[in-house]
Amino acid sequence: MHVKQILLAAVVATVVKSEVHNIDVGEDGLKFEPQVIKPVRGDAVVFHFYPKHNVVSTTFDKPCEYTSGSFFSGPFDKTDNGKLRFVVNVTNEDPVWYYCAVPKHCQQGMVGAWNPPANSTIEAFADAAKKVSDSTFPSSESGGLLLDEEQVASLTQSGASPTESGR
Ligand SMILES: *[C@@H]1O[C@H](CO)[C@@H](O)[C@H](O)[C@H]1NC(C)=O
Ligand SMILES: *[C@@H]1O[C@H](CO)[C@@H](O)[C@H](O)[C@H]1NC(C)=O
Ligand SMILES: [Cu+2]
Repeated sequence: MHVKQILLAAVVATVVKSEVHNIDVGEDGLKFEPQVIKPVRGDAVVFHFYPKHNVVSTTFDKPCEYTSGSFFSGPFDKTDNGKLRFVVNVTNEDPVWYYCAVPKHCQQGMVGAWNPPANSTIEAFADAAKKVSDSTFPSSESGGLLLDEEQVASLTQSGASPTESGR
């Protein structure tokens, strides 16, 4: 690389802002919308809940079952009827897989991912989920914060540029 290109790359890198990724959880049936996102380190993911869904993260190999280090929004009842959003900070670009732990929702395709690698697709994860008998979830929320709309807005004003999902 030429010195000029290196300088340009450095400028571009410092201009890139953290983004907020909004995901609707069960607004329109048993799904996360969008189902797949590609956040980078420093971004935030904001889950908006509709009755009576939730979100739990896991690994590709354990669809519908929480694993150590999973994030969990808590059950829907904890969200003040959807007014509180669950905000998870993105700390690296590793794949993250998640599902709704309401009985049978994960098995019926209520799954999503961020940064899925080319050889483990969301379709493969959803297929594996169909074969899991029971969904599990941790005993209390973890790995993120339940924030109201104002708190989410102030989060986006402090450096992040929101990508509003049309509402
Ligand atoms: C996918 O690819 C990665 C790296 O290329 C490899 O480590 C991993 O084992 C592969 N996973 C599967 C399910 O084939
Ligand atoms: C996420 O980042 C924000 C802003 O840096 C911080 O206030 C918040 O505590 C972090 N959330 C978690 C769950 O660590
Ligand atoms: Cu659900």
